[in-house]
Amino acid sequence: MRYSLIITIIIVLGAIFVSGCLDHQDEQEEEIPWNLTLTDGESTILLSMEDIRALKPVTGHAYAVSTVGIRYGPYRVKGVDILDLLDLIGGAGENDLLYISAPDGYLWVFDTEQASGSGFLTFNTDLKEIPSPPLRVIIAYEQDGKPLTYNDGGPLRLIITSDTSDVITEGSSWVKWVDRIEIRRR
Ligand SMILES: Nc1nc2c(c(=O)[nH]1)N[C@H]1C(S)=C(S)[C@@H](COP(=O)(O)O)O[C@H]1N2
Ligand SMILES: [Mo]
Repeated sequence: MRYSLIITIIIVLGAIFVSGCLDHQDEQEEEIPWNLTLTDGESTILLSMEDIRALKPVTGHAYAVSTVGIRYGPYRVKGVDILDLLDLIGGAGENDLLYISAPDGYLWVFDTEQASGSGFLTFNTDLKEIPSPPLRVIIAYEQDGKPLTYNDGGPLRLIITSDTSDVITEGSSWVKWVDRIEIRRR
């Protein structure tokens, strides 16, 4: 009896200690070294977080629905327009495809129409499909004024933004932990 009480206390203290460490890690998020590779198969550019923050920032509203119907957002997000990143390696042609991927192996393919903000499914806040307003695809590094945390898909996440806070897009295309943007020339 008494042993199980002691073991419970040890487990509780252990959990508190571990969550303390995790919190601490969260605070250090900004310092995680991260590079973004841009490539079209011929030329390749490596950008640091510093390089990315030096590019023209854009902001927008971001609101997503997961594949199981959970909404997250709306957020205010800040990042770089994906078109500006593509321009660094010569831009994407009409028929090219964009392979956006992350170290966990996740990959989402966009066409160039989507890169310029059209051709996505959009929903209102009741999750009813609506005609798409103009959207923007950004590689975001800030959410609600703070650096994107690892849990939120940071330091870099692909986010589809709109000019208003009432437009929902599909979260499955919001690639977390983006470290590679590849133009597949066709
Ligand atoms: N790198 C990466 N990005 C990802 C995923 C993933 O597994 N890996 N899952 C996607 C899916 S299916 C959804 S619904 C959202 C979930 O976002 P959340 O984890 O912030 O809730 O992230 C998307 N981006
Ligand atoms: Mo999902």
